[in-house]
Amino acid sequence: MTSKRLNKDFALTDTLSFIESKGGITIAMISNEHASAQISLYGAHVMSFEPNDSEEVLMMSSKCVFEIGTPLRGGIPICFPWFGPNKNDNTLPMHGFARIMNWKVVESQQLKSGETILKLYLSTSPATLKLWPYPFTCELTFTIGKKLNIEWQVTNNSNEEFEFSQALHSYFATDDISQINVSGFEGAHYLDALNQLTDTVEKEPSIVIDKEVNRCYLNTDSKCTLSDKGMNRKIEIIKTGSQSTVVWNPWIETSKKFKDLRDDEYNDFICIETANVHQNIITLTPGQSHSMSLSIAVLPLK
Ligand code: TA6
Repeated sequence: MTSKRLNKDFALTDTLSFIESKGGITIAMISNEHASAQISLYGAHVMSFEPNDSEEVLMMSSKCVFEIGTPLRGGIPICFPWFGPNKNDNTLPMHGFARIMNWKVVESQQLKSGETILKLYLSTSPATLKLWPYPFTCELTFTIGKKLNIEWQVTNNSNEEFEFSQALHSYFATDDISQINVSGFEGAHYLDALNQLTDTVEKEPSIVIDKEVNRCYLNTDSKCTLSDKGMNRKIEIIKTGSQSTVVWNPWIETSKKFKDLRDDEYNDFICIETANVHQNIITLTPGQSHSMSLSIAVLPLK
């Protein structure tokens, strides 16, 4: 649908409009009494969330490629129906296809509370069936207010059971990676992707990042808190329907391998991903749905 048509059907006076951006990508621009946000319909990808009383919450890479077929680097990529490389065929798109498809707008709404709702939809098409043989529906509901809430419902529309993994692969902006810590994992088990997925127990009440980190914390729905001294703020990440949290920072050497990241950009973000991966993958019987939600709130550090 063209942005002209989207504006006719879904724009909200003074709050929501759609623009054509680089690479033919359409972006929903939201601005209300609480916050502003940008959500790309390509990938249903939140590119920016900025509460009116805070700085930008998400990091978008300065070298992000805006091109249909290439995932956007930064913000909140949607990983579905698999996470990482496909288990059976590693020529299929990394982290699934949802982040490289155009999603449909199905609803927009301005609430009396001042929050704005945008609902996006992705379902079976010849393109998805080529990559994954199951009929499905994904509905993502974004609520932009003082907090950013994302509710993601996946439904099995096929006649057989299917399994999927998923992640809201969130890139949180940091002032200086060496000045942050993340709490909420003490006692949880994680698979260390940098050490053959070794099962390890987290002993620390909060983790600091001083080297490459790539961990899948499992069987945990705990709140995580990102404390950032440089930005004098904390970000609270609260989730439901998610049993995994992935923590990733590529650090110096691995950053250099990403063409769409500046060499020193590892310093500017930490990925804390609300997910269901590995042992926590979801199985849906025909007609069944699963909901996962994420709420992101910014608070002063003290
Ligand atoms: O979530 C961590 C991770 O799976 C890493 O292994 C990593 O390379 C990354 O996500 C980024 O993946 P991408 O396909 O976006 O380059």
